[in-house]
Amino acid sequence: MKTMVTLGEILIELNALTSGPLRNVNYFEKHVAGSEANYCVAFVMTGNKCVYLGRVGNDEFGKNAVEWLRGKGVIVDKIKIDPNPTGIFFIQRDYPIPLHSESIYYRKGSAGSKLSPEDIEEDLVREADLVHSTGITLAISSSAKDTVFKAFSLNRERSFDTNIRLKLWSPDEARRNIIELFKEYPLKFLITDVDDASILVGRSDPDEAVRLLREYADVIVMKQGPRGASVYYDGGKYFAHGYSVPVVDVVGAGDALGGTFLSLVMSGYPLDKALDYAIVSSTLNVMIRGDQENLPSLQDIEAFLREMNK
Ligand code: ADP
Ligand code: CKP
Ligand code: MG
Ligand code: MG
Repeated sequence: MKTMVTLGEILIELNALTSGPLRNVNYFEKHVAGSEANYCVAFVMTGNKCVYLGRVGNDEFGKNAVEWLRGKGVIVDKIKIDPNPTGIFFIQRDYPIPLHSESIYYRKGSAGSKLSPEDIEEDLVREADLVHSTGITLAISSSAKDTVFKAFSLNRERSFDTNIRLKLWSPDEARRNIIELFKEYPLKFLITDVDDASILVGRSDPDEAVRLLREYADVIVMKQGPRGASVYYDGGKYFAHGYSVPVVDVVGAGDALGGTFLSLVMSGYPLDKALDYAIVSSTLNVMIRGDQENLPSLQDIEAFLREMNK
């Protein structure tokens, strides 16, 4: 069993039960979310261990998050309780863009954004098989950014999902901070997509973007929405197609793909097979509200693939 340590902000997601502008939505469904927590659960569901480093508020949503993640098998005993409130966000679906979801944050000054380098237990990070974080954690506060830099300084097995959120910082800030991290701490795994890559290196063609990103990472996963995703390594490339399914909410699909991919690669799967399986994880994810409820086990992924290949 491999152990991943993730650093980030757990958020409570309030997902609109009906499509349309939030001003007209009366009912919301509550879920535990936050990109790094999503990664952690995907990693655990496919047979590995994940330790979550972060802060939640001393409030009902903080208790909800910790109890939920504990129930999923995530190691939660390093999560700190902070006097600020647990951050939340709402999801508006299908409006004004059909099949698109918009995240609306209420997270400024939240407990999660107070993540700080002293929250890191150094030996725990040193001994992990993989350390993972995202652009969201770099963006939420300077102390959270410093925490990612510190964690990455302690372990060479690093993974990063760019997850650039333009509601949290400008394209310029995103580029500067993310490239600064990559230059100082090159990655084993970079998970990104065409939009983020074009902010980082100014190229929207996946092959072109990867050519410029290669100096920062051994393995690059380039997500391409409903089309699927590609993995690039040592001059090689493998494309895995997506599946056409009824789409309810695409939020969390990228994390599902990334978390399942990392877990399977760490378990020794070849990159192409890991990506085929990871695509299944993201496909199941877009079919429901919530980011973690449909994250599959290996058996579930294999059942999906058996049916699709009949
Ligand atoms: P991110 O939002 O993190 O950039 P993507 O939008 O590329 O991630 O989605 C990740 C994966 O989720 C895709 O590679 C695909 O397998 C799946 N996916 C995303 N959107 C859809 C969709 N509309 N229909 C089916 N699968 C989808
Ligand atoms: O890129 P994804 O749609 O997979 O990421 C979704 C997560 O952390 C979601 O849980 C939300 O809380 C967030 O990204 C975020 O801060 O936007
Ligand atoms: Mg993403
Ligand atoms: Mg979802």
